[in-house]
Amino acid sequence: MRRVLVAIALATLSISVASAADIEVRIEKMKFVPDETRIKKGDSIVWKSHEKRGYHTVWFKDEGYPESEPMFPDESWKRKFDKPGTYVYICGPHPEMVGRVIVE
Ligand SMILES: [Cu+2]
Repeated sequence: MRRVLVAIALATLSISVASAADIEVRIEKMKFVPDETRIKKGDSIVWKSHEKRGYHTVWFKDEGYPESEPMFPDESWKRKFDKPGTYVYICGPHPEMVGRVIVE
């Protein structure tokens, strides 16, 4: 019986691990692409700079979440989302760059 329970626990664990995803948002030509991303609770977004120069950040300013480190070309930054909601963010040095994450 114990062995069966362990097997069930392991199966459940592997399902929950497999279902959490990393979704990329590209930073290119002074934009977040796409600028709106829908994900599931537990997923993460990885922002990656595909620029040739300069740097950007991801800053959930209204939420009071700390601004990311500067992302130079080919650098990335990741955030996991555990609570459903709409999360609006900007780029610190270029506040006209705006994006939105919708967590379902
Ligand atoms: Cu920027």
